Amino acid sequence: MSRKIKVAAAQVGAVDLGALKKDTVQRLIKLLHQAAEQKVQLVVYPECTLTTFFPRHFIQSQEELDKYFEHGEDITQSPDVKPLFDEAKAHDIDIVLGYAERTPDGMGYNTSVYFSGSTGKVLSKYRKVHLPGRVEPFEDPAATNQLEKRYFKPGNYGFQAFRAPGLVKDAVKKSTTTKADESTEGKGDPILGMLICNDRRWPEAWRVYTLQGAEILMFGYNTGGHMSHLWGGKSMAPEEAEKEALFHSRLVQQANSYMHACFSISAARCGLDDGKYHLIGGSSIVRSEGHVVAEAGTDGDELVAAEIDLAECRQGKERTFNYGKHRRVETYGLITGQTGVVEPELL
Ligand code: CDT
Repeated sequence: MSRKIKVAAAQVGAVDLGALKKDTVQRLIKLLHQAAEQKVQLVVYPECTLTTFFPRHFIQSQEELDKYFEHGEDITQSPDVKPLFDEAKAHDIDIVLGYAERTPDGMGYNTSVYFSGSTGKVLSKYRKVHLPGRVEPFEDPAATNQLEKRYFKPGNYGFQAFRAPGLVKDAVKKSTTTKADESTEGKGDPILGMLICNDRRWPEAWRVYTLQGAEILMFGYNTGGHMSHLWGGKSMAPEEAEKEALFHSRLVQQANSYMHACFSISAARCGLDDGKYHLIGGSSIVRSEGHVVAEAGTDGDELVAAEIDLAECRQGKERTFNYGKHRRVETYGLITGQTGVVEPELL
């Protein structure tokens, strides 16, 4: 049984520090209209899509910092962003949108929501777990900072997979009559999960989602092309560093898709913010066997679309990576019991 669905990554090019959210939202709507023309059902936007990637700046004024956040419980009612959700509903397209969230009790999170166009509701919210970078800025004033640990708390929702209705034909429902001994695995509405940027580099996150049967993982990213202070290591020419950053981004997406037998959709915020801060592009859609189906050809606003068949996940989920048959949990204790490395005693 095929379970086809047309999906897209909406890559977003440069967004400068002074850009107005409502103008950026118009760019997102333009990409949504292209998606509608191509009959796309699900569009993934980048991490912190609505502003420039502000964690690269050391912002000391709370009032200034708060301009980069969305406030309150319901992003769909945020005046600058509401038009995007209204358009998604009008076109019956599901969207994933990344933004900086300030909760009513003052906490900051790096957040994504999954909005269902057919129901007009947010079905799931995810808060980034793996926050890269530092709390304090670098002493070198020429360094590009990464201050996510200063501005955000680690996500407190965990990795909750969810189903989205209306995307595949003939999905088996709770109310569908099936024979008592017939498995419904891989037959219901698609099982989805969200990650945000740095999370994609951590296989633990993919594993927790796919232990819930996730068939598509969706994530946006802001990945610096040349962040020598953060990455350390040998100094590289900017072009070489950008190639390396893109290589690692593809590597983790393809390898994790294969190792977890799930599709993945990644959307970059990319290009040259403020004419000097380069973020890599490379938005892509990757199959459950690890192959790239579609990828961006530019470093600007671009819709990367493809039809995928979720039935392809069954190969990995039922054979090579059949968790129920092959995982040996009695040997994995260190994964959840320990964070840092503990080496064997010296000889
Ligand atoms: N936004 C974000 O998470 N960026 C990080 C940069 C980390 S630098 C080692 C990323 O993983 O792409």
